[in-house]
Amino acid sequence: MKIGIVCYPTFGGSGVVATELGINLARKGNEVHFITYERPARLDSFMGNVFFHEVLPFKYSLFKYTPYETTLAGRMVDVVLNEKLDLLHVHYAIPHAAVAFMAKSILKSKGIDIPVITTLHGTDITLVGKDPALSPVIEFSINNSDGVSAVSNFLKKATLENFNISTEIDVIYNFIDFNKFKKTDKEHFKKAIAPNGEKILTHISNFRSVKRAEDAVYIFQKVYEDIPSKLLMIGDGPERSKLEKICRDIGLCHEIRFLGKQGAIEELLSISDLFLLPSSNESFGLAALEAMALEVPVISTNVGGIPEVNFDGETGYLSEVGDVDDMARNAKKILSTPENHASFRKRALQKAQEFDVDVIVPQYESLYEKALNKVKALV
Ligand code: GMT
Repeated sequence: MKIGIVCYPTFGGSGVVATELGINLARKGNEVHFITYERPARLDSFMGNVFFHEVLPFKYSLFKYTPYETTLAGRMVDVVLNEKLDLLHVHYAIPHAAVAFMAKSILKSKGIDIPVITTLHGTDITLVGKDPALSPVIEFSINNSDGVSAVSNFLKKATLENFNISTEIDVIYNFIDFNKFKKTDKEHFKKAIAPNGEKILTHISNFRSVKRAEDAVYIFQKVYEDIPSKLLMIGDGPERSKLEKICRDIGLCHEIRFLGKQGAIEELLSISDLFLLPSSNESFGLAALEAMALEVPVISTNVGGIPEVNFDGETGYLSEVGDVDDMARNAKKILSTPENHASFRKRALQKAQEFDVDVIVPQYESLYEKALNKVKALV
């Protein structure tokens, strides 16, 4: 099959899922075409049947705002026509699902019926999607997609509650490619970060307010009172300066390292002892799943889709949003003895294996088949 994938090319969850999906579909013999404004961050090695079509900004003095949506639609039409694509899969509703509707309509006027699949990832529904300026567009785009998936039961429910939806929504969880996410021996690396055998706590996010990354720092502060430890803050985003200031204010700069955006996070997770995900909302929590795949137990909040991946008292612990005391208590519980820590590690890996790429990618393929049959039946 020839598949076009439209996504945000960043390290954000939707971009990561879209890219890993494309890579795995290509491994299965499909031809995959990424259409976006930059080469996707996780698309880091060459594959003969993976293509990248850059959407260049069209600048003109009359335009106050560059019309990205229009150029994206044009590029989608161009790629479908010239590469003879069978299907378009867009990730994140805004603007991709809306633009897909425009591309699909243009193609229809040229006698081509292309199925459009939309995957909802989270903030496109729970945050951005709530804006009255955007919600009618999101509702319309979802209802006019030929196949729709949401990354958790929570997100499906939230979509049905917030919008008037007439299309079926399949729940397809985020997944893990264990060929990439396998534990590697990084002892030298661990020694450099924690030379005296300190425990390594890790937080990975885009440092947006929904991530409550400051709670990760405060949890660490409390754990540090009892257990020699270090905190790795991985990623970058609008709250970074505020977080660095908090670290200075609490006098723990020397124990907390900001590593910025990282490509090979599996290497950093390989040396981590505990993962912190204190988000105020999270439709699934891909970062938690990636940690669990590397045997790292998760201290998280109990919101959104997180309870569908992190299980209280088994793979980690779940607490109310903002309850830093409880999260720190739970972190210390997991680290209390090597045996306890080891059993959490083992269960985290076992749970992550349920989200193996070989289990999840076929669910997307079934969704594609359904959409192709639906469009064929309409012709
Ligand atoms: O806000 C983010 O974390 C990025 C965002 C995205 O869409 O790029 O991530 C969302 O999609 C991920 C992949 O499906 C999910 O695992 C994340 O939970 C979700 N983030 C939120 O809901 C906040």
